[in-house]
Amino acid sequence: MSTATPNWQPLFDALWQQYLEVTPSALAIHQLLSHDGTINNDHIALRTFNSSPVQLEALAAPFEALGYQAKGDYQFNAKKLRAKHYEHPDPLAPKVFISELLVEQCSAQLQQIVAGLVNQLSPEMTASHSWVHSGRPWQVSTAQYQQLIAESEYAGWLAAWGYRANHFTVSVNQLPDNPPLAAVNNRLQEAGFVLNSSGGLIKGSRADLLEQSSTMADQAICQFSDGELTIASCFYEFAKRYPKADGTLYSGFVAASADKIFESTHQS
Ligand code: OOG
Ligand code: NI
Repeated sequence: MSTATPNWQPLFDALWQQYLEVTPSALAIHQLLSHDGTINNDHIALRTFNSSPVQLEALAAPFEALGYQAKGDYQFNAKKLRAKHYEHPDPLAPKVFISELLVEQCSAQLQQIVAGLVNQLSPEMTASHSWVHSGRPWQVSTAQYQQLIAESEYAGWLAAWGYRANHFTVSVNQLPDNPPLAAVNNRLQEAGFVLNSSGGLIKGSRADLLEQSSTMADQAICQFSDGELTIASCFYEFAKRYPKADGTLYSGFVAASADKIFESTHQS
């Protein structure tokens, strides 16, 4: 057996460390579940604006450089988002779900604020692959943040936190004995973690070939240009996949479920 580190591992290690800085509950949950064995990640997710130089495909480039390939396309009309998911040939590599806000569909005020953020960036910002875990690359005020979340929770979250994994996802299939997702949820609730109940605790079904649940995001201090606010940071997700007719596990996402998972970063 080879002991070489997979080529994708260092990038995910960097994303994980950055994520834990604002998501202490994820470390506690990881410790709770890893008593049972190793935890493999089903996927992570990143968010962006569809504005150059930070559009979805630019955020995907560092992953593509490691061998990831685009697979599914998803639309979220009410939230004004589109998304794609990426897979790596190594089955142990987490999938990557990347979404972007379709800024031109939003109000003139939102478009103006977002242009003011993106105009602070140099086109070279995305040259180094580490930009996907560089955090927030622009200055933003508390008033701008408040105005953004009033129209789009997604836009506000992204303006505040920038480039980071907004969640990691435990592969429930790879936990010992492949437990039912409901059993994982019960264990988390008994330990005091708050789960996202939008559309029910379990999003999707065996018929969809994917069941998902998630925590509500932690609350963390975020520094703005004119002060700090305690706001929703990142969350942890749990995914259980079922086999397709050919016997291999379904590897896509389910738009109706994803629509609810996005709400894990809403201000309650
Ligand atoms: C992504 C939400 C969708 C999933 O697994 O369906 C998702 C996000 O919150 O940015 O992660
Ligand atoms: Ni997810």
